[in-house]
Amino acid sequence: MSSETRLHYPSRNAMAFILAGGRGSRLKELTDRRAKPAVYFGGKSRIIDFALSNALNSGIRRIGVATQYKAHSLIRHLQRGWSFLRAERNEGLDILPASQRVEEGQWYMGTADAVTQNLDIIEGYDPEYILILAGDHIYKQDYQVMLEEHIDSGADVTVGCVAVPLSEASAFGVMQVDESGRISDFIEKPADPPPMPGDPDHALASMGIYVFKTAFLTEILKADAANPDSSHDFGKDIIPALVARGNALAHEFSKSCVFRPGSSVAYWRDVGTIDAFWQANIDLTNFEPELDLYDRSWPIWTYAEITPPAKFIHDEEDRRGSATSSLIAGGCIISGSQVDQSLLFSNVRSHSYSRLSRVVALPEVEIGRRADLRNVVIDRAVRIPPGLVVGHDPELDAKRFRRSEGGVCLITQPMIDALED
Ligand code: ADQ
Ligand code: ADP
Repeated sequence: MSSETRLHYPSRNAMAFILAGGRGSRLKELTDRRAKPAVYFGGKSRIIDFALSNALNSGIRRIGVATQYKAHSLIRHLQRGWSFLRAERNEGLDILPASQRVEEGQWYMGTADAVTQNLDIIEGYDPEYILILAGDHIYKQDYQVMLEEHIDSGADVTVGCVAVPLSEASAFGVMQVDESGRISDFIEKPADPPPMPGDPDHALASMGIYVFKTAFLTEILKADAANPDSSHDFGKDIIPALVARGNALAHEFSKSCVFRPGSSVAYWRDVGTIDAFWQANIDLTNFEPELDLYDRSWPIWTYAEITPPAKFIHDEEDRRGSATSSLIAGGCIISGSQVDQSLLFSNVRSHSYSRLSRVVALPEVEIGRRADLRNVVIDRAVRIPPGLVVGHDPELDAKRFRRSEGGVCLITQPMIDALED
């Protein structure tokens, strides 16, 4: 293939490597049993489906997913939903659990180590470019644009970046950029993040996604593996070192964001806390949400069980089951229950006289009669007892459930069991 052809279709020569090993501990009990990338989002999907769908929609067909923490739910999801990629078409999704390779029993130490331990697999596919992605963000991005920018610039690395509110910036790698787009300074999770020039309320954050030439990354990772002072992490070690060499490019997300038609809001969320997770889900019930799940030109693929249609029942006691400004997945039965501004995943049952307002209910939740729930996230398969009231008494809620700073209650089955004891 000539280099000219490559320039037109860089994604054909690229592999995506998705880091999906982190717990996401700020999601509390939601990630007790599953890694953050496996957490449900948006009524049908899991968080990792966004990075995977972006890769696929960008024309990337070779994908590796590094898993580590509580990987069973994630691996099951990948096997069920993402096994249609075919080796015969030079496609494939490799699930790469830690502690199986290189040295026996060794876990991935940091994100860079997760790639280093799989270098032989990557080399086997011989991609010219490698795109390192995080499996835990909600966004739509055409990676082809970022790849092209990387190739055109001749940078050592291209780092995806996005403006975030200054108050949240200490959770990210924060960078400063010169007029040519080169990163002049990068600090991982600074206690006191510097704002963007001319915009005191925002900082420029790394999205934790990087493009490299594979040969260059291999060289860097081998050197890093031999460095006893490194924690083998992209954000802590690799990116700051490359920034110091003076040839690291910042790629602004808005250049490759897949916008909602007619909108100019570059939507990117790290749904890392209960509040952010709840808000991003509830935002989907807005009249015109910033994240468009209905755009058929950029589909978000997932595994979804086959379910019958959602059903709304006017019960025998003359209670109308209804849902307004809500997303209701297949298999749900709303019987004599009023649902508003809520998002119900598959097979949720909501019984007579119950009221749900701004509720995110994961699959198979059952809501008992006369329950009254406001501003909650309910974990999968939780049985809400009849008459339970949540979201009206902050003090009582905080004693019984995981109540967030923003006043959202996370409800899990052990919390319900404790009420009954
Ligand atoms: P964090 O998100 O804090 O910062 P990290 O916890 O390393 O970084 O997670 C990055 C990704 O790697 C996540 O998708 C996570 O699931 C995964 N991961 C974590 N440890 C792993 C391991 N040992 N093996 C495999 N996968 C692992 C990073 C960057 C910041 C940037 C933010 C953006 O370091 O500079 O701003 O991402 O969210
Ligand atoms: P998902 O994340 O796919 O919804 P579940 O919530 O059912 O999956 O479970 C997440 C993980 O926890 C899975 O690996 C599952 O095997 C495990 N698990 C589920 N229920 C229990 C339990 N009661 N005790 C221990 N592990 C469980």
